[in-house]
Amino acid sequence: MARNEELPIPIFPKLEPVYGDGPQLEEARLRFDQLKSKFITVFGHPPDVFARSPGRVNLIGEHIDYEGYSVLPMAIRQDTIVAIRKRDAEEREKCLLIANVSEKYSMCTYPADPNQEIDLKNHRWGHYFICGYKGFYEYVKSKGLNVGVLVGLDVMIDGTVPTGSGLSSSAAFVCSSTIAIMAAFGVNFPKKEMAQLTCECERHIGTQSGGMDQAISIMAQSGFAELIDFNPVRATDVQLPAGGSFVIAHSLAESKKAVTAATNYNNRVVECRLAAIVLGIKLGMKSQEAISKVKTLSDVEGLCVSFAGNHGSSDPVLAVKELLSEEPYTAADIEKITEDNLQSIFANSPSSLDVLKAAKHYKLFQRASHVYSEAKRVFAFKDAVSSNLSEEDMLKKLGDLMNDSHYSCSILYECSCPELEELVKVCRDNGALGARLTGAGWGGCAVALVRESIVPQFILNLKEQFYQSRIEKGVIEKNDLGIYVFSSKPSSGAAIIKI
Ligand code: NG1
Ligand code: MG
Repeated sequence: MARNEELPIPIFPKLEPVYGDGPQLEEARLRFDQLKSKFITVFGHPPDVFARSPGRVNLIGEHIDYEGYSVLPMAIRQDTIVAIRKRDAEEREKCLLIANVSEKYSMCTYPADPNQEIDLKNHRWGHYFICGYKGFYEYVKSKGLNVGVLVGLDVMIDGTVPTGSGLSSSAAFVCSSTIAIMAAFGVNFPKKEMAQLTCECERHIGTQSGGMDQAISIMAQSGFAELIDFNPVRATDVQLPAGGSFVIAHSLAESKKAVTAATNYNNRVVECRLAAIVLGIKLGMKSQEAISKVKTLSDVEGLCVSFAGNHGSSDPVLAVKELLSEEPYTAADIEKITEDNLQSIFANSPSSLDVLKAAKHYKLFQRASHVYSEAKRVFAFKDAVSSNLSEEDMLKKLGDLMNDSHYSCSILYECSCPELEELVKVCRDNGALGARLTGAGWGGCAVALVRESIVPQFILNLKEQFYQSRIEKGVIEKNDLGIYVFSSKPSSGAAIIKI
């Protein structure tokens, strides 16, 4: 049987394979009906086809996907649905009209030219669709496929993944857009290629993201979390213990991963690359050619392991401990080691050059320690799930790993914030076996592992101890609480829907 990632995006003539047959199905029917009728009202025609792609919660493996390490997320039921219609070649203007069912987002118009630059200085919500649009054309061009003359597109979006929350609303949007465009042009590709393509095209928005969000959004299987490996992209089903549930809770601080030109996120990507280069040199790499090829910490792990091996261990964390200084490095400190200036190392990456301009120092020891230890926790989590531990011991082990992950994100990677710290503590105080920030951090959601039997009480306690005071201060409305705290089972991945 072909592996999941070799298969094309599934095409369904009905909603059940995606939304099951419970109360979710009724909700989905309503959404599709409303989307279709709004589409007709705005564009005067029904859509040709729909595509949907879910958000995700990352259970463990934070800020390591862009370093080449495996992560362990699961899809959530919240998703983005894209309704699309390809205009006939002779129809009016050749432009892309992107509407949204929510009044919060007014219609965006873009030219049909796939070579257009995305105007990053003026952020518009429709930019995420354009990422997919550009990605689609780049991909078909690379494959030598002819998809005909340029035409206009009518598009309407319906998204339920909360934005800026670390649940990957952006990937749900980019993936569903790319798949909808593909479906409108009557082509389909293997999931692993779609995962790669959507990962690359979301970078048009300016973050140097890894590929976790797009990979899980595209390859998720209902009922399973997935171990996602990179280079090449692969997904392995992970069956979670039945006695535990994952509760997702929003800290109500918007994730500030991309607030300035030199984003928090891109800063960490740059620090990891510098840590990898310095480690590589300390481990004996000499030629400029070899050094210039070092992009990620996984690129030098082999050298670390042989170093640590000489010390009777095979742990790259140990190499970091011995070879990197705990004191933050200045640019001059690093340039003394690399014998090359930082600007020339990152000459091909404008967003990295922005990081260099803004950074005062680089915490190489801390970032590398996080990445190598977090990578090990992902495999420990996967091993615990497939071990023959009793369910109770297994849940405890998973919870401990989640707690360790949070500590590392907070102290070594510094991607937490006061609201997340408070929320994680409230979760643990109320019986969570483990709790951690999820997604990029600096705001957004926490995920807690909770015994199935106490989930309703746990959520009530969170409402009382974390959200009530914020409702009183008017930060959120009481009626919206269900958007901010909920438990989630692993949902299914992207699909094309022709109804
Ligand atoms: P969020 O901010 O949750 O979408 C980001 C990255 C991921 C991964 C996590 C941290 C994007 C699109 N996604 O996720 O690839 O690196 O941070 O583990 O930037
Ligand atoms: Mg995102």
